[in-house]
Amino acid sequence: MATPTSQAPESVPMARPRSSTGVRSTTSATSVGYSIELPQPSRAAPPTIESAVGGSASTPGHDFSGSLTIANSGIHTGTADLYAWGISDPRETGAPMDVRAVGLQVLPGAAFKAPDSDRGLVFLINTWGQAANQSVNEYDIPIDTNGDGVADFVVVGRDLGFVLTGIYDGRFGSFTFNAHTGALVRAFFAEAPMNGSTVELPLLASDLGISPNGNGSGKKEGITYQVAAFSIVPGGMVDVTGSTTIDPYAASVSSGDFATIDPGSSASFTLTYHIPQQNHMPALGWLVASIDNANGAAQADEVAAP
Ligand SMILES: [Ca+2]
Ligand SMILES: [Ca+2]
Repeated sequence: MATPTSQAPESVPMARPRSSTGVRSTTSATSVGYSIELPQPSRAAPPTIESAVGGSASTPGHDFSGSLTIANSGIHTGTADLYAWGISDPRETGAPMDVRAVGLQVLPGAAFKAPDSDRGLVFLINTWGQAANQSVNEYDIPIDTNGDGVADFVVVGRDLGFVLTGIYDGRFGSFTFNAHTGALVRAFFAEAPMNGSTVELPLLASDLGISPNGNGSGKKEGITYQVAAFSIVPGGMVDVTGSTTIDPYAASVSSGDFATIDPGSSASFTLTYHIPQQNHMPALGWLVASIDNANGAAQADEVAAP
């Protein structure tokens, strides 16, 4: 298992705030009265990263663990990181915003410079098509935190400039809004590679009002989310997925592993899942994101839960 560190090469996804390199910067967006955190972009040339479950071992009792081998058969260094796979969605149009797979990564609060009691969350949306610039699309993730079937927050992936100033600037942001009041809770710079098929939208668990002790009033565990993807240019297309439920403080499957893999090399992630929780809040398995891979499915390998 590899974990992101400040020594990681520059191909660490910029959605992952880094604490000690000075890479992360904070820019005050005075026009709307809140700050937005903008880690610098970094891109690697396209590698060819593929993953395969290389053997598994079942621990007697409630837990499963397996080994996932991730190989880079390309000629450029690439990265791979692990998400809890929540949603699979069919190819309808093949358009740049036609959703294929959605996952959630749960990281220690410290990875986002937040307290240990918090969690850094990253939604990954992988699409069938590719976008020259994701600013032609909007991705909304309504999230129900109390189990009443009504969204309490919405994470929105949209052009940063448009949301802040009304003028498109080609950068992509991750905005968490309170669905009841419309208030913006927090914004991060999103990872949304040019000519890509993947967006990564960060937020904090505390942005959703959830904590190790539960979700406030009502439902005490789990958040339910889905994705609605909209075409802004050319427009006219919407893709709405089904929903899934996950407890970021007790996810049924592991996530957050990260590796930088040189050409011809491989890395290994340990996959774990907790069987009772998997029965309670099933995950489809894992997504291995390699955002520098070729577009489409190759950017998010699907590993089904056993
Ligand atoms: Ca779709
Ligand atoms: Ca609700």
